[in-house]
Amino acid sequence: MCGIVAAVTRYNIINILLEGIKKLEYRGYDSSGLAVVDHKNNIIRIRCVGKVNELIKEVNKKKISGHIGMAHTRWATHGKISKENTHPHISSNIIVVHNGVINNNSILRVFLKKQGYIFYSDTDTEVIAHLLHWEQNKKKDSLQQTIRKSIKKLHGNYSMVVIDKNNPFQLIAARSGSPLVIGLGEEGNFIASDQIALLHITKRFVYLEEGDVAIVKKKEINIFNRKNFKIERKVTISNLQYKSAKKGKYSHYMEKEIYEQPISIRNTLKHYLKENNSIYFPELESKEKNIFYHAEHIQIVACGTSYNAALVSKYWFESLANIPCDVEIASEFSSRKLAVRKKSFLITLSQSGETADTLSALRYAKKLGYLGNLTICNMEGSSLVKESDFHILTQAGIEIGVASTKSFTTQLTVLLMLVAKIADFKKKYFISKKIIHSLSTLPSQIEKILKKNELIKTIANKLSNKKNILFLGRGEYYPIAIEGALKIKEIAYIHAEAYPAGELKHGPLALIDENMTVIIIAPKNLLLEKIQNNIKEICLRGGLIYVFSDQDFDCEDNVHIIKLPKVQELIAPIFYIIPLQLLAYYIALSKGKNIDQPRHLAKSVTVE
Ligand code: HGA
Repeated sequence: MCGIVAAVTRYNIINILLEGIKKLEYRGYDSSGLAVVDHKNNIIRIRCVGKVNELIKEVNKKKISGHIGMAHTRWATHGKISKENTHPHISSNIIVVHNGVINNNSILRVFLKKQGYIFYSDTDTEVIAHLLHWEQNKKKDSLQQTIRKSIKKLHGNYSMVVIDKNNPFQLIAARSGSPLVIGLGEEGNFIASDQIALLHITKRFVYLEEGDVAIVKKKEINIFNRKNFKIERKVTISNLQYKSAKKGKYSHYMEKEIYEQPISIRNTLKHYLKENNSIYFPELESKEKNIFYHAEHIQIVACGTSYNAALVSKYWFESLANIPCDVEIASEFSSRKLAVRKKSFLITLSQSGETADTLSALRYAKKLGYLGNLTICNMEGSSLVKESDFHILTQAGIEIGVASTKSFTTQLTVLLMLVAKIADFKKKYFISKKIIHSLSTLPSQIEKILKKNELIKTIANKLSNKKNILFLGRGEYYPIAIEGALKIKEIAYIHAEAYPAGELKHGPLALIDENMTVIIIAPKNLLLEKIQNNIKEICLRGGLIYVFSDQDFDCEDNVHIIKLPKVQELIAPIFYIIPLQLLAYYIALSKGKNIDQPRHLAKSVTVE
């Protein structure tokens, strides 16, 4: 969602702002803008609806320069997508970019209008700009004090960066809700929504915490915590590679990330397997921390693709580790009165670690008496990592494509390793041994299926004009069907729905006719016979069927089998998502869609 980049340096910052905001495109946005204070102390602001490239063109035409300024990509929440609503917003000498939502903005707007302020946009952010200006002029306070006073009046989330044109030597950042990171440079300092925006300039970062206000100057930074005490925050040296945020030989980040899965899974396995092939999750090792030993129930909370990964793991936790597991969508979990099971342990899953709904769920759960909580996440230093008792980082590397791929398969890898670890705690060593052995075969099996891309491309071309697709699976392949349908919806804009195959007769069978395409995931297992019956039921009613299986079937003309290699049953759910990811990718490609930045979607969903 919204992306922020700001800089104060000895040199012209225009290119830093533009390059930084370009790097944040992956978060999803509708419009972008930039403002600098130039050498004559004028505020120069340029804003455009559409892609950052439009902004770059406009900025280059106007040949502007400045040593302090900010840029923003806006994912609209308040006020339609328009130039007027695009950030930065200005109130006289105050310039603001903001990520979040101000819930009481209407009341504040009425109040500020009464004070004589004229609004040029419909955003909640312009309310912040005028409020800051009003507070500043009431008492002639410093900008830092003004911000402190103003944020007390804001209900909601307000991660923001502010510049006062009358003191154009400092950026002030305030964090609430969405992340902000300070990048430390040699000849200046920077602020961004995430480190990816700044990796081309620095590797040294300071993460702001909830409630922090930071004063960032060319040569120094000062941070004040929620209670307004000056505080030192740790400097983190990032090990993320700038080059891994590039597409390289691939046409899209999503394509690159699909093909990177064997490496990401290998890296994840290598990271948590010791030489003797035992699993080592550093935070779960010590006896007193070994809460899983005591846990009698696992509650997983997540959104989107992470939720689908959690659903798969439910089957594993229950069948392999014999521990009851429930999975719930984060936004639902945090908005209802819960009855917490006895000795229940909470797990949150998120690629970015900043998913607002999942964070709210964690904060809510902390008040409810769970045994403890663990987050499985791809981003070190993220809010979920900081706020959870324990964390396990997936080793997927930077994921830029909005439609998650490698974060899904590395989450599943970690979840299956966690199941093995719990089996170890319960002294069921044969289970953990089997899991580890199966997982070690996974990367090379995925390499094999990735070579089938031409076959999948042919099917994709046939499906690209479809309006509806039904996905079916049984057991742990049902969540894989859900994830396959989600990929198609996200990037190919085709209505796709997933059902447990057994539910067919209870409703969806009514949808079957010659216009309905049905994709079925049917590897050889105990449920195969039942799913073969489902295939017949659809076949008789004329639906066009594609079956992904390691088996041959006796079938009619309207059934197409996509024969896949046999893999070990434990890892097969992870394996079967790969052809479905490729299918969604190639359908979107043949439809000419914006694969890496699908309409209306954002990578890191930082508002609830
Ligand atoms: N509420 C502001 C900012 C939106 C946002 O943070 N999106 O991620 C707006 O609508 O401009």
